[in-house]
Amino acid sequence: MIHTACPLDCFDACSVVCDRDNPAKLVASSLVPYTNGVLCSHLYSHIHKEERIKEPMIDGKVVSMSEALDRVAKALSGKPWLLWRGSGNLGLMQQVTNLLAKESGGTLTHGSLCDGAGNAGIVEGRGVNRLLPIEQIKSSEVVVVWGRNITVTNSHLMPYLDGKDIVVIDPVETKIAKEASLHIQIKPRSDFYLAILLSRFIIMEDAENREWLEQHASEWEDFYDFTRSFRIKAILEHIGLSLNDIGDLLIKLESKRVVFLVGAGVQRFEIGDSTLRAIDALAAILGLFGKVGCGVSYLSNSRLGFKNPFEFNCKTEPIATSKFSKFSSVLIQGGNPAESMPCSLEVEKELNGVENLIYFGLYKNRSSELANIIIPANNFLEKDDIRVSYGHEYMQRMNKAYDSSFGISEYEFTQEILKRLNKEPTESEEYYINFWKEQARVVDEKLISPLFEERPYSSGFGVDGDDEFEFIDDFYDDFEDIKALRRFRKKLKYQSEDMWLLTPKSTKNLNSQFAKDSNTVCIPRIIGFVDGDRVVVKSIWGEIELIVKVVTDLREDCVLIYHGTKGVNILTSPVSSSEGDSACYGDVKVKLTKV
Ligand SMILES: Nc1nc2c(c(=O)[nH]1)N[C@H]1C(S)=C(S)[C@@H](COP(=O)(O)OP(=O)(O)OC[C@H]3O[C@@H](n4cnc5c(=O)[nH]c(N)nc54)[C@H](O)[C@@H]3O)O[C@H]1N2
Ligand SMILES: Nc1nc2c(c(=O)[nH]1)N[C@H]1C(S)=C(S)[C@@H](COP(=O)(O)OP(=O)(O)OC[C@H]3O[C@@H](n4cnc5c(=O)[nH]c(N)nc54)[C@H](O)[C@@H]3O)O[C@H]1N2
Ligand code: SF4
Ligand SMILES: [Mo]
Repeated sequence: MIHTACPLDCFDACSVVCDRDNPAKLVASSLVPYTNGVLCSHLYSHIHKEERIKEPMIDGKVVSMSEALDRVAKALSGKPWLLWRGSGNLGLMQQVTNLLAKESGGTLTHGSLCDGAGNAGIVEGRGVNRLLPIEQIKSSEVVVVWGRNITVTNSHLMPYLDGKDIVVIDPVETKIAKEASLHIQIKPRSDFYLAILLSRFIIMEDAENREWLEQHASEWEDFYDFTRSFRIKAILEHIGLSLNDIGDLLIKLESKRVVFLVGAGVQRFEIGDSTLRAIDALAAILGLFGKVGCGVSYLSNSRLGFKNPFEFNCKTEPIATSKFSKFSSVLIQGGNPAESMPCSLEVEKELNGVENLIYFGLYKNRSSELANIIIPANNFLEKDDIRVSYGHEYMQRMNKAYDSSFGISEYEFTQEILKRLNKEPTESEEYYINFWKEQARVVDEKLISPLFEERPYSSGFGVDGDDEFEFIDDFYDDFEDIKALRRFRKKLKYQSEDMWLLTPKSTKNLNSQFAKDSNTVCIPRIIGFVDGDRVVVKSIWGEIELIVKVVTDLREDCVLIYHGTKGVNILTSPVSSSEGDSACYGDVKVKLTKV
């Protein structure tokens, strides 16, 4: 049996085994207990359905791997170049290519397309973004699913929610919302205000956990003053909720053991860092940190406590707003910026301004179409690696199952290019894998993240647990200030009848991969279109044509296009979050017109 792990960008990081004689038949392993005997269809698509790129190419002509690598080496020497790495494979060895940037003056990226705004907010308050172990979620009584679509993006968590009192805060009546005892169908981008109001009411009712606060978050009274700087009536109007909604939520939160399962959905906005900080502050007021069956779960920092052998002091470019045309060469690895970055028309213009656009990946996509140099990559079964997870504590060795007859691994690629640049070769592959592995703790013969804590923050905050929780004390939102609001609307040319655009994850796609033929826009009944109508969806950044599907689970001011739908990011905004340099896919409104 060969042990490996699913490499895909997903909370669950499932544990996998395959047979040496039939390596393509993948089976769930019990190494990670949460995998629970089930692998999902994405992994099947990754290995069996999606057509692989098999041939290296230069300017549309098939060449040998050696010729293609010669050309890459030439492109990466002398002139400014950028390494833009996506999250197609979460193996830690993906980063070995950073050595190329170090050795030949390349630029790396910083920031995030994903969870960066929320992560920045968490770090400001707690010092470090630790995992809330699934065991604590299992021990809770009330689960608040806050902008996270568990059944779609994190399905292996579902069995642990059995029998819990579920509350959902989401503009969409998701599958889990349909089963919840309370669903607050919140207006997009207003979670910050909701969290602030809830904190204020809890303190007004003397329901705060004063003992815990005095010990771990002593500035809580200043935070109370901060919450009082927001006018209750105006905020309720702004976020479209009533005092009854707030009352219903308060009853749930004042229970004994509460966890918040917060997703990336709440923070895909310019103010996303403040939103996570406000949600964390609410949890602090309730004293939820460090207790059995309580806490805030978000996409955790999977590399917390690890020394990274591939971290170098190179120049960086923001990943969400990279100005590609500044560089003569761009190496795209494990990602699809042409479709996954916001504001695709601008991105495409930028990518077209690059002399040597190198695509190093598994499948064809818009980025590979634009590239003039193509390098076929090995998939996870064809190389050695090791991975950690943002959803659980286990580290997993990913053992190679078979040799590829056409591709190249990131490690071999790096070796080959360094050789061509007359640079020192890297350490051996096993050296790096062991470098990661040896930092893990071994518990019951399993590898666990070095700083894993069963009850995170039980002794306090910061890396060593001797800091206090720091409350948010400052907030600015263009949407708050009426004059600024007018300016903002003018800047973005928002109009009252415009609808919020939601672009959540779908069961059929893993980000831009797999189901690429979707052409649907989901709309609430009130707009007056019918199923099958062809419409132009237009934002100030661009427009696309789609087919209408009328649904009943959306707020009346929202339309929904699944992430992965062709062209969806033509509509999204190039603004990045005020902290964390994260993409803000949620900060956009659209108008629909019938074709
Ligand atoms: N099947 C599948 N699974 C995946 C992925 C995939 O593409 N497909 N992608 C993986 C990746 S990269 C990530 S980052 C994770 C993300 O995992 P999630 O955070 O669960 O995913 P999202 O779909 O981005 O957003 C979750 C929910 O937020 C809601 N939402 C949108 N705007 C708001 C808002 O303003 N407030 C509130 N309260 N809710 C809002 C959406 O309606 C959606 O239901 O999933 C991972 N898992
Ligand atoms: N509108 C909208 N846009 C979004 C989001 C959203 O919610 N809405 N979500 C954002 C989020 S959370 C994320 S994480 C990003 C993800 O965006 P990207 O990081 O661009 O990821 P993918 O779109 O999944 O593309 C992954 C590519 O990696 C390649 N690949 C897979 N495995 C390997 C490998 O082992 N080696 C190499 N070299 N290549 C490999 C495949 O060819 C695949 O095409 O998208 C973001 N874009
Ligand atoms: S649930 Fe996630 S980790 Fe598990 S097999 Fe599917 S994509 Fe991979
Ligand atoms: Mo993501």
